[in-house]
Amino acid sequence: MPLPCEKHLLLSPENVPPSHKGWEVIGVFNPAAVEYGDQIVLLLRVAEQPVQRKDGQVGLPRWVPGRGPTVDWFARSEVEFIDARLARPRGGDHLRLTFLSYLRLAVLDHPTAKPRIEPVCIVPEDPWEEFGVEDPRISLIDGRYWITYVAVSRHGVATAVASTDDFRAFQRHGLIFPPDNKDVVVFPERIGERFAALHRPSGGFRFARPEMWIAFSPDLKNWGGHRPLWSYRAEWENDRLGAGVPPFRLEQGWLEIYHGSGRARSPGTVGTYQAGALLLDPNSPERVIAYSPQPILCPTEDFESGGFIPKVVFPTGLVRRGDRLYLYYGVGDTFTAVAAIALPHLLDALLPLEPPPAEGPGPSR
Ligand code: MAN
Repeated sequence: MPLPCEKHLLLSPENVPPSHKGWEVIGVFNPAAVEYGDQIVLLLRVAEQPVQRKDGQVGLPRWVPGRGPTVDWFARSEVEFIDARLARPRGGDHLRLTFLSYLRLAVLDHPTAKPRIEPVCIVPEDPWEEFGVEDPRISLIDGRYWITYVAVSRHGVATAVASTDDFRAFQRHGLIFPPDNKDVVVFPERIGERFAALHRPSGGFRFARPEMWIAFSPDLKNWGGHRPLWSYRAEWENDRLGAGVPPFRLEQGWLEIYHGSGRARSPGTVGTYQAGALLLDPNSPERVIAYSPQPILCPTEDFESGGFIPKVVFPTGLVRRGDRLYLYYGVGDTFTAVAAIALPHLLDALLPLEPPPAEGPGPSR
């Protein structure tokens, strides 16, 4: 049973102008969210496709750093579709995305206000960003905003970081987790002397179950001390699972709201994405102290059943006002929405986790 909450649809593709002539916006979703003065800043993932269609051909987009978006055309018979997001040109040795993403700023005057779309964008610049930059998360650390985002290219799916003081000028710091690793969220405070982040390694070897990991860093750029943190416990999250919002400090511990998806019901489709919650030890966040046995946010509204990838809710930002949490999330890889959740309800939905046996080196389960 999802938690009782009030959901507001904030943005649809038609609310955002395309980056270039000849391109159309097909998604505005998976937004980072952070308080900025008395406003809330969202960094939106905007996905675009070329407007042009060619009979019998498929156009797969790519960003040429320094120039902008371009399209590679293939004969339809030469492209194998894995699902609506992923395609493999025959004979090619890597996958391609069917759309191209970059990041765009929006500002809200209160948590459920209509966002104002700003001109500021973060677009692909580095060779490891040629298939797009996606799914940002923002943490305010020592007065500076640190933005982790996914960088997709022929080299794989990796995570990069940028920082800013004012959401006008951004400094890029390059890759922090090499392929394949995404869903990286940075704790907003040091744990002891070190910074900490959750991440999700997902290599092609497929030895591992879907897992979230924790890592530590002296400077937010060099990461080590890696260890597994959490794996799935239920069917709804047994296919993919990764951090959602940057860990949020509560009196009881660090709250992490993450996403999980179950296995797809048929080939070529994508499983349902829902959100779960963890509470991590306030001083040793490598220890999970409570978890939600059921998803806390599920696609229940009409607008959550539609979109490019139906039945996806994907949490990426959290803002607190008193006892209310505002959870910003992507819907169906198409829309941006916010859910207002009462903090006491969320805490009531968590079950304490017994500490694992002393010899167990594996992740908390
Ligand atoms: C993956 C990523 C996300 C996306 C979900 C659902 O986890 O590509 O960006 O929102 O799938 O499609």
